[in-house]
Amino acid sequence: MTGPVLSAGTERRAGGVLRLVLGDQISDQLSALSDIDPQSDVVLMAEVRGEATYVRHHKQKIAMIFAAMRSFAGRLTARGVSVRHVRIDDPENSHDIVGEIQRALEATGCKRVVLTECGEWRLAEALKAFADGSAVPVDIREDDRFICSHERFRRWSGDRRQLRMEYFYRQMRRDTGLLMDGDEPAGGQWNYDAENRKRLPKGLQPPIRARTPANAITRGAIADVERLFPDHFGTLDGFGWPTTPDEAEAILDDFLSTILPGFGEWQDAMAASAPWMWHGLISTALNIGLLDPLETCRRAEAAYRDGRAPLNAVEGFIRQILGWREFVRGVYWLKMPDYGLRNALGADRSLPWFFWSGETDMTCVADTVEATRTNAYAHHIQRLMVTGNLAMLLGVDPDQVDDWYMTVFADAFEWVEMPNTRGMATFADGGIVGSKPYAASGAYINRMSDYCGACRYDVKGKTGDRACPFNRLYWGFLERNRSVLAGNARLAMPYRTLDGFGEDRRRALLAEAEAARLALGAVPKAASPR
Ligand code: FAD
Ligand code: DLZ
Ligand code: SF4
Repeated sequence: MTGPVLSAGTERRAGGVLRLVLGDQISDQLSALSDIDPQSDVVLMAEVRGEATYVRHHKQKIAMIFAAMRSFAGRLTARGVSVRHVRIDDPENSHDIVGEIQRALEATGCKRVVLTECGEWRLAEALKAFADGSAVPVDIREDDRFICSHERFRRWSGDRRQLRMEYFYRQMRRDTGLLMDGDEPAGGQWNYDAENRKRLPKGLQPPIRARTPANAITRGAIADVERLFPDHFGTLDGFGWPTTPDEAEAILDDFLSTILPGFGEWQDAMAASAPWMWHGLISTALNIGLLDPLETCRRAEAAYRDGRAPLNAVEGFIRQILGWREFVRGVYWLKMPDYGLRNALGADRSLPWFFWSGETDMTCVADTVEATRTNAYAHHIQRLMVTGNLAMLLGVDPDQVDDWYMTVFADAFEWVEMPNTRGMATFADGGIVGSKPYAASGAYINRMSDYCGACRYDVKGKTGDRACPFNRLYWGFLERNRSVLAGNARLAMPYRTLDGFGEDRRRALLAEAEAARLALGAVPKAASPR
């Protein structure tokens, strides 16, 4: 490869518009493309090391993004659009998005740049700085693939004392009409979680899931990633992510037609060696633009209206996309950049090495990390109640927690990763995303999974080396963070229990938790070998 792949006539387009498409903007409906003139404009796509290495993304994530960009470039070219596609192995590649815009302006003679705002603060700032100093006009457009605009979220958040997803979600239901019967929520309730959250009964096997076989373009991207990013996290053998809209549609079809009816009931269940359960496996496709979130919700609603899936499942699924996904994105843009510095619990320990290696006797953690290495995926409850809960109970520095979540998942983009990690999972944001920490002992994991039976640790044990580490850590976590958490009304019960223990026992629980933290490798950062 000697230079950018150019479709015919791309070389000089004096007077045309240069339209940037980033690796997570793979969509015909992208605002940057809405008024494209194929006669004069050029679409720029650039595979750059800057984006591929600002964290050491899972190999599958890089392969998925490169493959999706290459396929999209091909589809646009086939429609007569001029595309300048800079490949990762182009010797003149500047390996920086802004650098590639500048090179493309020089090469094409385009007189204007149009782009869709990008999803991460880091790159958004770089693009804003470029726009401010640019000799040609730069038009940064809103990303209208999201259901809730920045302006709508700001208006909703207004001067509310607290931002709560449930109220935001109800507003989104009203705004979109999704699952509404007139002014009322379908079925008379906004939320059917009381019917969900069941433990998997013995003998019920999670369904076998359709994955996407790698097409020729994806296979090429996988080979490039293996060659160019060998030391990144994870393996490529289990790659199964869609990289084209058709492939993404096929995964969504399979989910809606056969899996969705079980989504609600088993939404919070976990099982060993069962990485997918009844989850949608669509976050990568939604996040990079292969699926449209509103359309996805409408199709799920149609499954309910046609009697193909029960309301508890469909409402639960729509709430994740219309509610949580839009809510965390709104919080991210409302609160950044301060949000990325929040550390409400003063967590300062280093992340234990087994988060990367999976080498731990904690069956629930080992299974989650192994699934993540193989699939670049863990389902929500594994992310929240296994790795997230453990990182919070250990008091791991939120920067290291963020780095881990950004690195290991194919769907990780900071706008969605950070509020989930700093907010929902570890309470580092002090209660912006969630009203209380999701701290739980081993009893929760035991109730919702089959992990504990096969574990070396005793899920009923409270103290000592054989006791489940979640139990050893739980009360010490509450005691350690008393000054921040004890005033939280939703934690009144556990703090009452803790207070009933008396001072000596509380001191012993703190010591027990500290011993567990050190034994697991959550040491003060200065003492960390890394
Ligand atoms: P399903 O369970 O089938 O849910 C359907 C869709 O709902 C998902 O595809 C996703 O788009 C949306 N959704 C569900 N829960 C959330 C949520 N809490 N926030 C935002 N969207 C949600 N999701 C990401 O897309 N990228 C991340 O980097 C990410 N990091 C997370 C980190 C932590 C600590 C936690 C607790 C959650 C994180 N999530 C993240 C949210 C959620 O776990 C994933 O979206 C989900 O596991 C993706 O798998 P799925 O498509 O099978 O989801
Ligand atoms: C994640 C990613 C990766 C791995 N590589 C590229 C790339 O080479 N070129 C590109 O345009 N985008 C890439 N991306 C996606 C960007 O990181 C993403 O657009 C920003 O982080 C904003 O969300
Ligand atoms: Fe996880 Fe504790 Fe159960 Fe082991 S006993 S699987 S560490 S919850």
